[in-house]
Amino acid sequence: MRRLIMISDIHGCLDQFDQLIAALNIESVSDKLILIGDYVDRGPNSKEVVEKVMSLVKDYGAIALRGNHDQRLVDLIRSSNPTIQTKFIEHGGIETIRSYCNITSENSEVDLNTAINFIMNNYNHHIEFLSNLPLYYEDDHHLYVHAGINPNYTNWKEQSDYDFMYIKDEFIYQPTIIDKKIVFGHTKAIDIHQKADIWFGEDKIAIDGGCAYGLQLNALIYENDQYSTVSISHSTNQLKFNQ
Ligand SMILES: [Mn+2]
Repeated sequence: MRRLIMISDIHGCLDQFDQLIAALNIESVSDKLILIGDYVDRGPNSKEVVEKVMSLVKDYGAIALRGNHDQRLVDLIRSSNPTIQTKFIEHGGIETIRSYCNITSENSEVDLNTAINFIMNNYNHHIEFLSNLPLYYEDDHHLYVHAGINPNYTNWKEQSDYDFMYIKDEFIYQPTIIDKKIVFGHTKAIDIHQKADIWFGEDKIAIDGGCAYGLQLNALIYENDQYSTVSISHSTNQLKFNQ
């Protein structure tokens, strides 16, 4: 059987993403890579992470889901809504602007509207790519979703886009009524079990290691009905393997 490899919440952390991909030795024929969203904001290399995700989808048939940060970047570029601009800045958007506009100095002023126009004119293909990403993916083993599913829906496919990208405790702390395990990001594992390592619940698995907060980037591997994990530390770049 092929390996399924799941990674979430990369948030511009290109170094750790590259090293994790290299450590996993991902081969397109035998492996399936599933990226669970939030490629941009907070970390230093959002533009390069999006480029890498685009090529993994194109060249390796990777699945990439849309997270709330990816959606917000799309909304920022396509609308001139001041609320979106404020939220974008409050949630690590400046790092995305620096990455796309090649601003290296910490002190240089960034004019948001100039940056928006620059991205629209030069990276519209990234915005188009992010805007078209699916909100969930399913196979025989799991349901993959950025944030979770709303327990108030008998058919989770009818829930709002907002729930797919934002739901937290309501999903995490109640049993689901579906017969597959749900693999999700968005809520950091450390917020659930006080550790950055992957959290294995009864019916759901939280994989966000909080890399952009200085913790770690996790990969969950599913092969022959077994789970294993590989993590890379943000501070030391050390890899940790767990069978
Ligand atoms: Mn998120």
